[in-house]
Amino acid sequence: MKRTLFLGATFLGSTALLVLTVLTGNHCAQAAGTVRVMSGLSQPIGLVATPADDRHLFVYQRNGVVRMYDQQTQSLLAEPFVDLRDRVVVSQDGGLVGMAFDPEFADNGYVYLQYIDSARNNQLSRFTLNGAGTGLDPASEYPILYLEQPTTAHNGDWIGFGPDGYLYYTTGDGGDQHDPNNNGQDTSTLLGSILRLDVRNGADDFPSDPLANYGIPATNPFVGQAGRDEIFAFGVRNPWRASFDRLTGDFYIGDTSQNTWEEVNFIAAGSAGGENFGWRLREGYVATPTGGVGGPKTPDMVDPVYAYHHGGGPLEGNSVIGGYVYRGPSGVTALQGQYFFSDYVTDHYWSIEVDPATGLMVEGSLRDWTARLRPDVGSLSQIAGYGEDNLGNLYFVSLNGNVFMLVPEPSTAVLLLGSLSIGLSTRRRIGRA
Ligand SMILES: [Ca+2]
Ligand SMILES: [Ca+2]
Ligand SMILES: [Ca+2]
Repeated sequence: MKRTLFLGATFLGSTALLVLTVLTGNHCAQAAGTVRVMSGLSQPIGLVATPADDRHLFVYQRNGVVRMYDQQTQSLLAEPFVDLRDRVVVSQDGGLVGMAFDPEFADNGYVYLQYIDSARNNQLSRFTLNGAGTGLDPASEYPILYLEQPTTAHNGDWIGFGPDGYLYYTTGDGGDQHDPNNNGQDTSTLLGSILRLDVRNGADDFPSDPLANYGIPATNPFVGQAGRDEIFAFGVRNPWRASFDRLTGDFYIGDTSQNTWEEVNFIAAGSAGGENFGWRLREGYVATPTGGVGGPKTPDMVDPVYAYHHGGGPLEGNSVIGGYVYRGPSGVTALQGQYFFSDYVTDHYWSIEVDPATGLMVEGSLRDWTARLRPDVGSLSQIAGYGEDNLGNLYFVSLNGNVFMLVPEPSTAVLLLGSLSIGLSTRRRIGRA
């Protein structure tokens, strides 16, 4: 059955209109920056969109409520997309912290959510659009994977589909400090890893287990050898946010570290997997300096593409938040290919470029955006996650209830305005057809 969702109309207007506001309103003096597009949310963690619905953005909140934002009216809808407060528990790192639309959502109405349950464990579940097409049916919950947590810390929990159609799921080491059980290096546990699961087309390699309902991709690196078959990569501590480059398929992971180095890790598109990012033996580029757990780099270990030291300096911080490679509207060229990320504690914002051929940061590509991204309203702070709309615009999601959109420098904004007129004339043509 084909499900028709909300409005499927081509929509280019509101995004560009926001840029127009920057150019012609009271914000002319501002160069590259951000504009606040949402406020009044309750501890939002991330933002997702689906090609099945060009009109709405979906913001998942820590408390278990997913809110919908109407880009046409530029307002949050009062009615939630789903309300799971009856089963989501807000704990140290946790709550509802992962959301992904099925690539075939337009046909099957499936959405995947990752949350902390009443037992303080990770529940990854699938939900289905309700009959009216207005939101998810809370009673439709279908468990995919249940992951027990030794503590309430370091749950990780980002989920997202890769270009290969598999669901990637970043799991933390389970805490607490210095990974006492060495879960990061132990491939017999799903903790401290990047999992790759087949959740589509009824895949279930565990027919006798009602709580495990997924398949193992045959090409996962530990299939046929020691190590859990779900694992794609491992050696991470608290990989809170991750993303795929929508153009190249390269995978970026922000791994919140222990006491000294925050990391951005990288998996090139097409990798066979098996990357060991080193935790708990390694932090940044060195043996973990604290806790007596550090060790030498082994041949299978992969250094971060970028790491920064703890502290309050311009290039320092204490909790990395992984973002996205900017792939915004085609007219905006200055920011293309920049991987944006930030630090939750110091509110510093940076970008780097990674050379996919070498898997290394392009030398000299680090840019400090901290002073340049001041929003038109409010302040850019407590950014807990990022998101993209269907056009590739980048959004900053603040735990204090706001969502901001990155807007280009004026020279490139003019080009975007060109695309606005193209978009509107296209819509007019469609309207007349
Ligand atoms: Ca099963
Ligand atoms: Ca195995
Ligand atoms: Ca590492």
